[in-house]
Formats: sequence, C-alpha cells, structure tokens
Amino acid sequence: MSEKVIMLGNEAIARGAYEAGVKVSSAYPGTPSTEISEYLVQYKKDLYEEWAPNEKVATEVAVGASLSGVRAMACMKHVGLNVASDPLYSVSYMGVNGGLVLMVADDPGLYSSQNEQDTRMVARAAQVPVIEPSDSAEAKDFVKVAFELSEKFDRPFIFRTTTRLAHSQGLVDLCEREEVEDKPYEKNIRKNVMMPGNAKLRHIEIEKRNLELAEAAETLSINRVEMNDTSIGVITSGIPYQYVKEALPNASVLKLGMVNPLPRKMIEEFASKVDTLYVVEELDPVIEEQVKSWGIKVIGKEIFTVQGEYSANMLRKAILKEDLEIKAPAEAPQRPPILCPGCPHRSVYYVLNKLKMHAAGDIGCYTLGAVAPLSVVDTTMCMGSSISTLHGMEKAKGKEYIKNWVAVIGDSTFLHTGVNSLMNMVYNNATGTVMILDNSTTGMTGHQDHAATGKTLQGDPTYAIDIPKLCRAMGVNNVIEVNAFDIATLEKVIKEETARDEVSVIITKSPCVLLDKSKKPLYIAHEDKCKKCGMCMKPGCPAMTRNADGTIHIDDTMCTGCGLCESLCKFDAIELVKAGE
Ligand SMILES: Cc1ncc(C[n+]2csc(CCOP(=O)(O)OP(=O)(O)O)c2C)c(N)n1
Repeated sequence: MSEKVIMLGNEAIARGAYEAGVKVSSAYPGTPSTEISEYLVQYKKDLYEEWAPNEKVATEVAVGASLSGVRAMACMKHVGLNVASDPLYSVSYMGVNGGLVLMVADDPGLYSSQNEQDTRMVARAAQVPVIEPSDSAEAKDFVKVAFELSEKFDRPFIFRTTTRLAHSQGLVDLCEREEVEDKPYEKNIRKNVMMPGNAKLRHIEIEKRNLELAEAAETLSINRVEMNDTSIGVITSGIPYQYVKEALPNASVLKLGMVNPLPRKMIEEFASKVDTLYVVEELDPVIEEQVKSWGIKVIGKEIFTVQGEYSANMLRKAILKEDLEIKAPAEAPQRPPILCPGCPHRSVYYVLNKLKMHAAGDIGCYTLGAVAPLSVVDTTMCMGSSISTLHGMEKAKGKEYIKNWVAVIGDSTFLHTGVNSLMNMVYNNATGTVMILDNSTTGMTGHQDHAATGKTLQGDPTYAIDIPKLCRAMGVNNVIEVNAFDIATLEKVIKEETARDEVSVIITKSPCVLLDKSKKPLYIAHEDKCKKCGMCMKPGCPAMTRNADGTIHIDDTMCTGCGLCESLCKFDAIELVKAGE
C-alpha cells in the first residue's frame, strides 16, 4: 500500500531522485535549491551525494556519472547555472548515457539572490529541455519523467523550480525505488569529444532530437488540458498554475509540465477553442513569445509584470479587473537583513570602517558589510568577483589607488571561484590585499560543509583544504592569519598589508557564531560607568540599544558574548559577568 506524506518541494525532489534510481548527485548550495541535497543524505545507502566547490564542477561530476551509465543529477540555484553554463552548452550536444538532470531553482521576487533571471531562457539558449512541476507531488513524480525522457531522447534535462515551490509543502505519494540497471559504457568519440568536427555533427543531431521531443510533447501526460468555460483560456506552468486555479476556477487551462520544447499543435488547438487566451508565467515571456511567434493571439506581459512573484489576487486584478489592493504574497513586517549578534564579520568591518577602507565585496553573509553603520562594502556582483574586481581597479588606476581598498570574500566563496582570481593576481604581478573571512562554513545558505571544513555532505570526515597553505602554494608570500575579534592586531595587519607593493592575504579565522552551541559568556553594561560615548554602538550590534538617558543596554537574549563591545569601551562600563561554558 502506498504511503502519503507531506513534503517540502525540495524534499519531494530528493525523494523523486531516490525513487528514480539516481546513483550520483553533486551540488553547490544556493537558496532555494540547497535542501534537495540535504534531504538526499537520508538515501546515502543507495545514492552517492556530495557538495562540489561550485556548480560547474557539480555539473561535470554528474556528466561523468551519466557517461559511465548511471542516472545522475546536479543541483544549484539559477545563478549557479551561469557558473555551469560551459559544460551545460556542450553536454547539450553530447547527450547522455545514464539519465542526466540538472535541478535548478529560480528565485522570482529575489528572496535571496543577486538577480531574477529565468532559467528557461538559459535552457532555450543551450537547447536543453525543461520540466517544471507545480506542487510537491509533481516535484517528486516529474523527476522520474525527466530521467526517463533524458534517456529516451538522449538529452540532459533541466528540472526547474522556484522559491515558492521549493519551500512550500504538499501531499506526496511515496513509491518504491526503481532499481535502474547501469548502462554499459560505450566509447563514442564522435558523440563525446566536442571538437569542431564532432560538435558540428552533434548540433545537427540535437536539432533533430529537439523536433522529436517537441512532437512527443504533444502527447506527454505532464502536458494536459483542463477544458472548462471557454471564455477564458490560460496557458501556464509551475507555481503560477496554482494561482490560475485559485483566481479563475472556471477558466480552461493548458497546464504545461514540459516548458521547453513546447507542444505547438496542442497549444494551437487549445487557442482555437477559447475566446481570450492568456499566458500566465512568472518572470520572462518565454512561453508567450513562442506562442506569439506562431501567429496566435495571446495576452501576456502587456498586463502581467516580468518582476517578482505572482499571486491569485494579482491575476484577479489583471484579468477580471477586480478592484483590489495587491499586497505582497507574504506580508511580513519589514526586517532589513543584518549580521547576527556575535558574527565575526562585524569586527572585521568595524576595523575596516575605522580605517576608512573600501571593500570590493562578494556574496555571502559578509555582503551585509554594505549596510549602515558599517557601510564598508562598495561592490557585490557574483561569487568570486571581489578579488578580480580589486585587481581590475589596480590595473586601471595603479597600486596607489587601491591602498585604501581590500577585497573581502568568504571561505566557501573563495573555494568556489575566488581561487582563480587570486591566481590571476599573483600571475599578473598585482598588488592588493585580499581578506578571506573564514567562518568555517557556508554561512549564508545555512551551514553547509565545503572543501575546507573537513566533513563531507554524507557526514564523513575528510581532508580539510588548508586555505593559508593553498594561498602560499599559489605564490602569495604574505599570508597572515588573525582572530577576527582581535581588533588591535587586525588594525595593525590591515595597515601593514595594504601598504605593501605585493599581493597579501589576510585570513580572519573565527567560526560562525551560530555553529557554537555552547553556553555563551554573559556581559552587562553598567549605566553608572557609561559615558554615552557610543563607541560600543559603532559596529551596529543588534543586541545593543540605548536607554532613554543615552546609556547602553545589552539584550542578553540576543547577545552571544563575543566581547567586541567590551573591547571598544574605554571606561570599563561593559563587564563580563559570567564566562562561557
Ligand atoms: C553562483 C552562486 N552559487 C551559489 C550562491 C548562493 N550563495 C550565496 S553566498 C554563498 C556562500 C556563502 O558562504 P561563505 O563564502 O563561506 O560566506 P558566509 O556566508 O559564511 O559568510 C552561497 C553558496 C550564489 N549566490 N551564487
């Protein structure tokens, strides 16, 4: 008998992969995709899963596993697919042996991303088919469909989700794992060695396969028509399908489970049966533009936005012209992001701020060094970019120009793509100071291990890459390690290193405060000794507030006992009253 359970979208994808007989999964964390890999760990008896240093590596690992004959996958967020786009475009030509699926999560509404790009656009450019579920049940079941189609049509597939699906729950019907037999490895140089002569032929081949897949899309059960009242017809897919069903329960709907390639005949037929046709898709007009290119009259982005998430109310307003005040889908009180109390990044930024330094920033918790009162981070673009941005400035303006600049990068981000940029600095005789804010984890995405933490995704101990040694091995002569909370030493070292005419790396090593589960030290502020000078407030710790008379109060429910405020108080008004355990 089947078992029904409630699952998060990402949990359902992991379950789907297990049931589909996947044998290898490689991933790099990225909200909202991260939990797929974390849920996969429960199946480690049957399935190998790992964190790779970045998405390109993860994709190539999955390609290797597929070539060897097993079902394999790689997981990432939408911007991760950009990092993986080099293998993506080529494996699109190569095709697969064992089924190959990339799980890619988009983030309409930018809950936790640096841009709002639409993976379906990338997939179209790379000519990779895309499957998109609308709820947890489909998230699980469609994974199997993706693997079957991948093998049948010899194409890698993208399995696209969005934040709303990845992080909402739904009922799922559990099935047994399908034991998929490994396919024999076949040496096939024409298919798998992408040099021009072979790639030319493969391009012809995949154009053919795309047509075959588009033909098959006409009868795929995951593309379905729900015929109802014919005055309004809607073509939709993914999470927007749920909004359509809620706002327009009587409308006719063409629900697409495969969004690339599209079933043209099915769409034409559906269009011919309804009076007014809409395409409801979040982000880019991917379906809409294709449908319009076939001469079909359809309403889309003329009335719907290309930004953010949709909602049922938004559709009611746009289509039914109901007079509604549209609120954001989840209307929580505004809470700007802020570094946690006790975060080791705060003291680093405090010192940089004091020294009036600029930072070329990167992506991670430490991006919050851009926020007042620290306001040190001047740029943030994409993972690994801090070091190369600083390098570009130096090459443009000379070494004196960057003497009041540093690059700041986290440990996970350094291993992701920062390493290459540091290599570039050394190779090109650069000057400049790189600060690696090493908190021993991938903090921003929820504490995933990485190549320098000494633990694998499966929980096994492993060699921890030694970041200082790695920097020295690349030829950086000045590698200095400092405790992030030792602000006096930090100040001295930053002054010394930024004055050099060589590359230097300062590694501030202090674990993320949320990793430490021990009892915290307790500090109190003595109102009678407080001179209201505000020095202790400069780092912007959220555990510190001013009383009505201007003296300081430490909220002991928030304080983690890092001691930064105590080290800044010249009047002994802040006292350690109980040591940590
Ligand atoms: C290409 C890409 N992949 C993944 C992410 C998601 N992501 C944002 S920051 C980050 C790493 C943060 O870890 P670390 O550099 O160690 O800094 P911390 O947050 O711990 O301070 C990740 C994986 C992303 N934004 N871009």
